[in-house]
Amino acid sequence: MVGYKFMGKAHAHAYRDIPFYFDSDATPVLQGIAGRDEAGVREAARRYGFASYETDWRRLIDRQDIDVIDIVTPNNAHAEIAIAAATAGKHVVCEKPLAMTLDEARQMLTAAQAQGVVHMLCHNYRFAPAVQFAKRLIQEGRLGRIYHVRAQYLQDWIMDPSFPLVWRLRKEVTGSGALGDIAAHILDLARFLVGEFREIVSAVETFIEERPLGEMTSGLNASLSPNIEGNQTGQVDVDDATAFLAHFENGALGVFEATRFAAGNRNGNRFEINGEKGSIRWSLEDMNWLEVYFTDDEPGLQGFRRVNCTEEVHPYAGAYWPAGHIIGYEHTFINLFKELMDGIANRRDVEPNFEDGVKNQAVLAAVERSAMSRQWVRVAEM
Ligand code: 4PW
Repeated sequence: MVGYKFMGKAHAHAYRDIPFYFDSDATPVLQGIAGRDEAGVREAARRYGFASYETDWRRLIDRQDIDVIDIVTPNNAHAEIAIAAATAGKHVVCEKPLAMTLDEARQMLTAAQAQGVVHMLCHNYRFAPAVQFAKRLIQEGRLGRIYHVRAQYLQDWIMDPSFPLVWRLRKEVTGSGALGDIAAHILDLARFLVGEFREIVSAVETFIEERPLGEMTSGLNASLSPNIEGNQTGQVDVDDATAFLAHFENGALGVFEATRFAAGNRNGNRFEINGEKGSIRWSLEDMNWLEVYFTDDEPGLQGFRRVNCTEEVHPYAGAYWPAGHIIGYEHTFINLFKELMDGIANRRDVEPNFEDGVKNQAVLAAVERSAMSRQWVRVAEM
């Protein structure tokens, strides 16, 4: 694993939990972890249970005892590490968004395909049992033709103007703001559930343009930089919020909103999909439930029903606890890495992969281009 903070913790925990719940075709061994700060990476290795640590990620890639490289660094390091790993014949899994630009994403895909390694992109929300069940219902035609998808990813962790200018707010490190960090998840869910985007029109906004310098500490917390002179500040050069409309290839109409300024919404990742025969709704903060409505329900009994997706029949749910014994955020990662392990053991493609990363990156690029040009942009032209 390269990197070790918020996502490092989520991934390491998932690898360790896989054998508790699944008979996967390969069992992960936490062989090595890399980070630049020796004290930090040593502590991460101890806490997460890695057998060794390195202060240069290149040494992990050179090692013969390592088969898979997992990238949980800030976004500006994804491409170099993924390309080096794939070129060395290692399987690669990478946090989202895949890259800083569409061009970089394409180079990553080319490197992975050229070596025939398994590649995966960490859109963990696809792996909530309720989301997988939603996919099954749509595939079975239970909603019929899809008319609408509306999705929101609402957070509020940077609303305080004194919250520092962390890497997630600096374009040279992150590529974009709410767009790549959280809109990436909802557009990935829309591609997974509804289909490919055709064209987009968007608007972006940055509400607070200057912030004190500082760094992420753990999770989504941050601290001001120590030893800085006076009240040193820096420019926020990414979006705080992004909204866009989309036409899909299958004729569906989409409305998307991603913001870190929706007060009271800590991690409000949610969608509603409306089809000719019914609708579904899901919200991460209530992730075990899928709300379902079918137009052919008996008159008088029509309405949304809440389905608790913890039954044996629900994807992944049977691996955990008896029905009604709910699961959480971390289980989305366990399910995702279980697929990665099976893919590696059987040398078969897994999803979402770098190809999805390229498609998602094209949508992100179209959103950015449209916000600049104030015009509709066709995703295929990116
Ligand atoms: O999945 C989400 C991310 O994309 C996270 O849980 C937090 O918000 C951290 O980064 C973004």
